[in-house]
Parts: sequence; structure tokens; C-alpha cells
Amino acid sequence: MIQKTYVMLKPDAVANRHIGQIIARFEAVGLTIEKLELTNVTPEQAAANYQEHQGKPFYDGLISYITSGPVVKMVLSGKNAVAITRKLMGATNPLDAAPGTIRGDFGLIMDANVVHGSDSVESAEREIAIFFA
Ligand code: IDP
Ligand code: MG
Repeated sequence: MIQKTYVMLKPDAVANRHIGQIIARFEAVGLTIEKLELTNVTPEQAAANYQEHQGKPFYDGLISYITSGPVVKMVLSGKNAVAITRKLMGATNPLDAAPGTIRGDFGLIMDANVVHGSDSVESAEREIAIFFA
């Protein structure tokens, strides 16, 4: 099934100059870049995107991190784009992310884990509306 998903290269990925290498991985499997923009996340967008984590101990740190510098926002499309993207990203904690995954290869700590990708088709629709209104 052809799907769209929302992917964001987080501030650490941009600051560490890994944009090209990470985007290359999504292109390598055959996903299509539908939209792409280097920009800052607003506090409103951050709160909307991470609504489900409100109240958790890491929430405030997560919001200040994701708004701390430029990110690369993308809409990717392709067959099973949501699941494929999550597979390429690897586990949330870079410590658990397998070598060969984006978080496994470019990340060190949970607080700066390189990349965001929608976890379902419903989340993707919601997140695309937040970031590409
Ligand atoms: P996901 O990004 O793999 O979907 P989620 O559990 O939805 O993971 O968490 C969203 C984001 O919140 C993570 O990517 C990470 O940046 C941050 N996060 C999650 N859990 C923790 C934690 O325990 N400490 C610090 N940051 C966390
Ligand atoms: Mg998530």
C-alpha cells in the first residue's frame, strides 16, 4: 500500500552535518521525497507533535531540544512508507538501535536521537498537517 509519512531530521542530525547521509538512506530503499524543508520547529508545533508525551519526565527537555535549532522536515511516500521508515530509523534509544540503522549509526543518547518518523498512517496524517499546514 502506498503511504505518506512524516520524517524529521532532528537538531543534532543537522548540527552534526548528517543530513545528506541520512536522506540517502531513505532514497536508497526507494522512498520518494514529496516535500522537504530546513526550518525551525515552533513551540506550538512541538507541543502538538509530542502531545502524547505531555506530563512525562522527559517532556520539557524534549520540547526544548526539538526547538533548539534547525531541523529538516520531510514528507516521504512509497509502499509501506511508515513501517519501512521506522525500520531504517531503529530503536528509540541509540543504545538499543542496531548498527546499520540511522539511530544506531548517528546517535549516542536518547535525548538526541537523530530522527523522527510517524508511527502509523494516522499519526502521519496528523503530523503532516502540523508541519506542512
Ligand atoms: P519514537 O521517536 O521512537 O517514536 P517515542 O517513545 O514516541 O519514540 O518518544 C518520542 C521522542 O521522545 C523520542 O524520539 C525521544 O526523542 C524522546 N524520548 C522518549 N523517551 C525518552 C526518555 O526516556 N528520555 C529522553 N527522551 C525521550
Ligand atoms: Mg513516537
